[in-house]
Amino acid sequence: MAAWRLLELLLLGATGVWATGCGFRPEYDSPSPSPAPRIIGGQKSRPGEWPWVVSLQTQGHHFCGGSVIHSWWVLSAAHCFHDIRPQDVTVAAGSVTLGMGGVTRRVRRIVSHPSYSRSTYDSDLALLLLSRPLPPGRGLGLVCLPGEPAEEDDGQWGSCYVAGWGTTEYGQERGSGALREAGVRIVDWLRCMWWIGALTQNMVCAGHEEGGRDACQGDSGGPLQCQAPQGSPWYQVGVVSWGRGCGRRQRPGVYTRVANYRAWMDEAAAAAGRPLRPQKATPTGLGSAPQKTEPEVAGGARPCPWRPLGLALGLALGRWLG
Ligand code: 4AZ
Repeated sequence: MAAWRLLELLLLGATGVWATGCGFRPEYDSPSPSPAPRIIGGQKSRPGEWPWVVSLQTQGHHFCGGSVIHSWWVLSAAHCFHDIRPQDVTVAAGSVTLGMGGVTRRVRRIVSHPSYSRSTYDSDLALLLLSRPLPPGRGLGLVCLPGEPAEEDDGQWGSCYVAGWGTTEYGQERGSGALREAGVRIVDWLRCMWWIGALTQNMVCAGHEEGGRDACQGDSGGPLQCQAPQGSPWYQVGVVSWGRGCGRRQRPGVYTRVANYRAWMDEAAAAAGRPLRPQKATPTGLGSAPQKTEPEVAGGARPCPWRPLGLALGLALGRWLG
């Protein structure tokens, strides 16, 4: 165990990524899982259940959510940073109770998407570069990022949850001191457009036709996280962005569609000197450890492992059906 930790720390030092990959919850998914009791209409999360979900705070007050996608990087929503400077933001990670335990980091830089629109909320996402990397273990984990948009098919997700410390009723003054979660379903884009209007192709809706379970104020910036078959890793499909009230009938929550920004995220992180994926070896790149590293350990930036299987099965079925 000690040797493993040492190896992990060495890897972290060399590459800034964790050896444990992304999308898994080692402290939550035990071999004999205890039943999870199953925000608006949701329930409290258990410690370690969403090890990548973080609280963004200013002067000790939670104002938005975020997710750990790499030891150096947190993903959140651009609209969280209208009037806030990096030096005023603290990231609280690895804890489900605000102000208790976990690891905190300061923010060195906020990189909002250049196309973010305050009027339409299009491209509502931002990357936060931390002052120091987050350590592996200690209740922390990385969420996986979906691949390019062409590969994404909303039908592939079995189970999706939104989690955050936001209000449990629309218009409430204070959020929840405990991390809460709500199971939601991805809503067909056209149907959502019909119900809500004003959507762009960079938005994905999730909720329930009857309402009841949803994200709300203070959950912004947090992840919509989905799993394909049970036991597979968790992927961040969306970033909590906006909605028409919370938990209302035919008013699902609106999220920024992460897959559409995969290329931008890679570019922005590399431009800041802390790439999300191991960089390709240069001709002079002697001893560049990442070259030998499997892409899987690249801080959460790997394509869905189930997709090639699904594609192959789909092709075979297509051929067989004629
Ligand atoms: C907000 O104001 C907000 N029901 C976030 C999410 C939703 C609504 C409002 C979705 O931050």
